[in-house]
Amino acid sequence: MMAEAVADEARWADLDELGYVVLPGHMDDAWRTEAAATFDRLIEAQTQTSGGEGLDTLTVGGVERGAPRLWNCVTKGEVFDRAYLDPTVLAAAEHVIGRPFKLHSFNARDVLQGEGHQDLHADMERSSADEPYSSINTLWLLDDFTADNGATRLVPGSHRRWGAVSEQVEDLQAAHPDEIRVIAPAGTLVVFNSHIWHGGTRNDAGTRRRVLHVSYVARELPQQVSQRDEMTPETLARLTPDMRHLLDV
Ligand SMILES: O=C(O)CCC(=O)C(=O)O
Repeated sequence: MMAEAVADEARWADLDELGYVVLPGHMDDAWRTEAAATFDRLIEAQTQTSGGEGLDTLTVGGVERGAPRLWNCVTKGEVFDRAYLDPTVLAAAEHVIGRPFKLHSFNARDVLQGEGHQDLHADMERSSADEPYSSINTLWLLDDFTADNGATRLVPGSHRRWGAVSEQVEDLQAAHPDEIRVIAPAGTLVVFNSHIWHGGTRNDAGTRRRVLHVSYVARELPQQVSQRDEMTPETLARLTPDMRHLLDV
């Protein structure tokens, strides 16, 4: 086997075995700070408009109380482009999905103090062991994730399971005996298999834990947010052919 192929296999060992890989220091500070400031500015604008807690007008799957969120960051500013075009993430998507893929969704989420605990869930559930993986997701940490500020929980190895999580776990709110929390510094990138069982946790400390979620899906499946429907003239004007392909517009 060529040395390059061996290096590539080792690079994705955690993603294959555990269902996620943690890459500290993946974001440079200047970009991270700009992305975080843009998040705050847009959430503030949404709050003014909606009179709520920074709730976006485009909500997918309903509004989550206590979790200000930007939906579809593709059209929210050029600063976010780097996250969905990152070569490491695109290589991970190719590795896991193993066939042509496109952007599935791109949102950003914070959690207010005392809020944010989610059901354990998989972004995509497989119906059998033979069904190939069809999606990956990412966490781009704009702030430190600590033990008590609502860090994401993940159940290592659960991406290999199939069927509904709700049929295999009695209490989706409860801590799973095998779960770990992503405790990592700002600037970390976590790539995970979207079939892994995971969820946000309650932010007890009240410190910021802003995160970007960028996910990709096999090309034959629908996007969570249809980029064709949501595209704006300003964003369209700066898309290269490669970006248009990735976004499927
Ligand atoms: O922000 C997080 O910690 C996880 C969010 C998540 O899994 C979701 O919103 O589906």
